[in-house]
Amino acid sequence: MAMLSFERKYRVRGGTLIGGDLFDFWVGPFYVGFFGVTTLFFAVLGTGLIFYGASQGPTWNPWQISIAPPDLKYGLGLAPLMDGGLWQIITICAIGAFGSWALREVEICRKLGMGYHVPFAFSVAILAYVTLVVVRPILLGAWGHGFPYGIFSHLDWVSNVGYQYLHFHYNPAHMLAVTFFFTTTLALALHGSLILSASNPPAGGAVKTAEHENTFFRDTIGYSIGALGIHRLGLFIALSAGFWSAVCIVISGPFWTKSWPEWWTWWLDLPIWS
Ligand code: 07D
Ligand code: 07D
Ligand code: U10
Repeated sequence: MAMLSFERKYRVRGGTLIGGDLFDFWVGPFYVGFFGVTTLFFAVLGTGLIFYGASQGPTWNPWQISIAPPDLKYGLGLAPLMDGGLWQIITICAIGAFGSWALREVEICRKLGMGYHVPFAFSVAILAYVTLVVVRPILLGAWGHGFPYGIFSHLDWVSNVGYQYLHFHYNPAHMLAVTFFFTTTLALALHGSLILSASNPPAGGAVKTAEHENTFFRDTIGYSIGALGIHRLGLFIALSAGFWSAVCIVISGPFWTKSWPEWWTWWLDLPIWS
C-alpha cells in the first residue's frame, strides 16, 4: 500500500512501552508494536479455542454456538477442558487481547504526543467485562457466575440473572447506567446534528462558525456548553454509563441478595413517615 503523504510525518520511531525498536513498525495501515503482536496472539488463540469448542459442540449455527463457564461445583478452581476449562482459557485470552489493545493505543498516543483519553475510555469497557467474568465470580465464589460466550446464550444469561433479582429495573445503579446510556445518545444526536447543520451547508451555502453553534443553543435553551465542553461532557456521560453498569452488576449478589424492588423499602422505613 502506498504511503499516504501525511503518514511519513507521523510514522515516527519511539514511544514504545516495552521492546524498544523490536516491533516498532507498520504493516499496511496498522501499527504493530509489542502489544500488536500480543493482541494478535491472544485474539487468534482465543478465537481458535471458540472454534475448537464449537467443533466439539452440537452446532455450527453461529447464533447458537456457546462456550459455557464451568459448573458452580468447581468453585474458583480450574475446570476440565470440556467442562468449562475452555471458557477459562478463552477468558484469559480475551483479557489479554483487550488489555494488549489498550496498551497498543497508549503506544500510538505516545508516538503522536497525544493524551491517553482513548485508551482510558476503552479501559472502562474492559472494566465492565472484567467485572462480569472475574470480579463478580470471585466475590460469589465460582467461575460459573460468568456469562457464556455465545450470541444468544449470553442474552439468556442476562435475562436469567435479571429475573434472579425479580425486577432488575429497580436496581438503582442500573437506573443510573441506563440514564447515562440514553443521555449519551441524546448528546451525540444533538452534537452530530449541530455540527452538520453548521459545517455542511447545501451546495453554494456558507459554512457557519462556532459562534453560530453557540448562538443556536443560547437561543434554544439559554446556554451553550461550547465546542470543547460538549466533548468533555460526551466522554463523561459515556464512561459513566459503563462505570455504573459495572457497579449495577457487581452489587447484584455480592452486596444485595434479595429482590431489587425490596431494596426500596428503606424509603418506606424513613422515620419521617412514623
Ligand atoms: C457496534 C462495535 C463492533 C462490535 C461488534 C460485536 C463478537 C462476538 C461471537 C464468537 C456495540 C462483535 C461480536 C466478537 C462473536 C462469538 C461467540 C459495539 C460495536 C459488532 N456482548 N448484548 C450483542 C458482546 C454482554 C447484550 C451484539 C461482547 C454482557 C444484549 C454482539 C461482549 C451483557 C444484546 C454482542 C458482550 C450483554 C447484546 C451487538 C463482551 C451486558 C443485544 C454488540 C466481550 C453488557 C445485542 C444478539 C454491539 C444482540 C448484543 C457482543 C457482553 C447484553 C453479539 C463482545 C454479558 C442485551 N452483544 N452483552 O453492537 O443483538 O456492541 O445480541 O463483554 O441485544 Mg452482548
Ligand atoms: C461488558 C462490553 C465490553 C466489551 C469489550 C470489547 C471484542 C472485539 C472485534 C469487531 C458494558 C469486546 C471486543 C470482542 C470485537 C471486532 C473486529 C459493556 C461490555 C471489552 N437493561 N442488565 C445492563 C438496560 C434489563 C441486566 C447494562 C436497558 C432487564 C443484567 C446496561 C434495559 C433485565 C445486566 C443495561 C434493560 C436486565 C444488565 C449493559 C431496558 C433482564 C448486566 C451495558 C430498556 C430481564 C449488564 C456490566 C454494559 C451490566 C446490564 C441496560 C433491561 C438485566 C446499563 C436500557 C430488566 C443482568 N443493562 N436488564 O454493561 O451492567 O455494557 O454489565 O429494558 O450484567 Mg439491563
Ligand atoms: C472518531 C472520531 C473522529 C474521526 C474518526 C473516528 C471516533 C474527530 C477524524 C473513528 C470512528 C470511525 C472510523 C467510525 C466507525 C467506527 C465504529 C462504528 C466503531 C466500531 C469499529 C469497528 C466495528 C471496526 C473494528 C475493526 C478493527 C478492530 C480492526 C481489525 C484489525 C485487525 C484484526 C488487525 C489489528 C492489528 C494488530 C493487532 C497489529 C498489527 C498486525 C498486523 C497488521 C498483522 C501482521 C502481524 C505481525 C507482523 C506480527 C506477527 C504476529 C505474531 C507473531 C502473533 C501470531 C500469533 C499466532 C497464534 C499465529 O472522533 O473525529 O475522524 O475517524
